[in-house]
Amino acid sequence: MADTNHTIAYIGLGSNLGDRAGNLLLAVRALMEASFVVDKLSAIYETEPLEIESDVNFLNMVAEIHVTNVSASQMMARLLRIEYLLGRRDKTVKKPRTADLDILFFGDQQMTSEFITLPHPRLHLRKFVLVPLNEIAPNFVHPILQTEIGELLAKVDDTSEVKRWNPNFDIAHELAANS
Ligand code: PH2
Ligand code: MG
Ligand code: MG
Repeated sequence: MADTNHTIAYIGLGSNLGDRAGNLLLAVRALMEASFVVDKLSAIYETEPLEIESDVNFLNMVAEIHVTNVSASQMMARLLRIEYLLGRRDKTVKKPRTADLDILFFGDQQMTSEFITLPHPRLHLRKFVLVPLNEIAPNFVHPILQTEIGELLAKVDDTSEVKRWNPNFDIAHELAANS
């Protein structure tokens, strides 16, 4: 029997266009439909846009995926397909997106190609990634920095706002606006 190859991967999900929470949940469902085993999901966080012009805050979350017999490049191809299915047509870097799915870690793999850099080169600078990642994988060790996620978060310089997203808050606003 052929050897099976198991890896734990972490995916960062983000949306700043349309029904942001709905988009994230459709992306999670699409991951499952693409035969990825979703082991853990962080909460959803509302986050200030970084390095990008956006009037709308992002919603971000992180998923832990149990990957079997799929390479990082194959995973990337499936993520791009999910982004497309969820309506992302304009891949220009700074444009609003219904769903952005980035591979943060693929086990301890390190690689650089035209399409993918692993680990994600900016994840350790970004609270919108570190806060949700710390919720589900505080002791995961960054394979290049050799530092646990919890420690990267404790040391990060990013002062942008990242707070737990609360759907009831939006609903309360709507009710107040309609009364
Ligand atoms: N993604 C970016 C750039 N800036 N800022 C926030 N808050 N959340 C994101 O997901 C995000 C960003 C590039 O993909
Ligand atoms: Mg991104
Ligand atoms: Mg991306």
